[in-house]
Amino acid sequence: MKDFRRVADDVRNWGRWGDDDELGTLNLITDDKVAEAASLVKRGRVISLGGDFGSNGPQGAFKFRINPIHVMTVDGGDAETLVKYAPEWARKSVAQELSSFFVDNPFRFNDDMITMSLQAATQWDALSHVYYEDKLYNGFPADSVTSFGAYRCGIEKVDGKGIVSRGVLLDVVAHRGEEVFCEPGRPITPAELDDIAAKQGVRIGRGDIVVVHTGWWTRFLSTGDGHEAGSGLHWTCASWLHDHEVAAVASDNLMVEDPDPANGVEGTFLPMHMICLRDMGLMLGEYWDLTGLAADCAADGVYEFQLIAPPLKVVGAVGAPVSPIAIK
Ligand code: UVW
Repeated sequence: MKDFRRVADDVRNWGRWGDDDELGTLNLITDDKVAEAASLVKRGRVISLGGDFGSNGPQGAFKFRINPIHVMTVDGGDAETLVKYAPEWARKSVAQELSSFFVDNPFRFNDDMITMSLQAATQWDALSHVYYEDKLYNGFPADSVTSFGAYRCGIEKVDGKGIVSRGVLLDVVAHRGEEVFCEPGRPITPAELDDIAAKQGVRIGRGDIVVVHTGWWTRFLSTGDGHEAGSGLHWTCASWLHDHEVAAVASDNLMVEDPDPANGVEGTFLPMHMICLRDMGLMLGEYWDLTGLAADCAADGVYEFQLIAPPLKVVGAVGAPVSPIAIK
């Protein structure tokens, strides 16, 4: 805990952008940075970094999260049946109302809805997602997250920042010479991140979004096993992210940081989450599909790109789905 407290104190950004700030390190993304990111588009190649939101998603490891349940609320295929029976149904029924769209009319439509954990698949953790000792980022009280949602640091607060910036891929799988993914038990250290950046010939700059390829999602696509551990960032990478003035970090695994408590801090759970979200105000992106991006970067040797990753603006949510894209 002594080391944890030292790092948390070193990287804490409370008050740095004002007492009311709810954006944290996204403040490092300036207008110039957004323009720089746009200038990286050379080939017009769009690469999706979003996984599917479906019943076969990665959830199951945590019992409090579910994969999306998708149901149809209107199925245009029912139109003929509705037209036939609805007039006989109880007055003001939905069936009756719908049948009026379909009578003597070629118009048909389908509608649907989902029930899901907002953290079910490709997502951003909002700054209100993790806290400790009764304080959120910037010292906001933990009870500002109410049963009606997060009054402070809800995901919708990032609206003004896009989220758009220069993205940089750090490919740990390629660096380690792994076949598919980073086997468990070898957390990614700050020194390794520096080695990878040097080997790839890419610099990390102020306001960048660093995207770490561990191969977890690629492995999940072939096994369907969302429980599998892999290796993630060692918690001390929080200092590395702070020193490089990174705006946000994302990875293809379930928690960005290394899941093995033996590599964490005794007496805590997910210490990097605690420090990044609560002390630094740095958002974490999880379950990103980096399979195509890693292949493209290996092919052209270019590890920087325009990254566009706006979360769904669910008011007061502590995280939200995203369908990020990289453009090169
Ligand atoms: C928790 O922090 C509990 O989860 P996640 O890894 O989704 O951020």
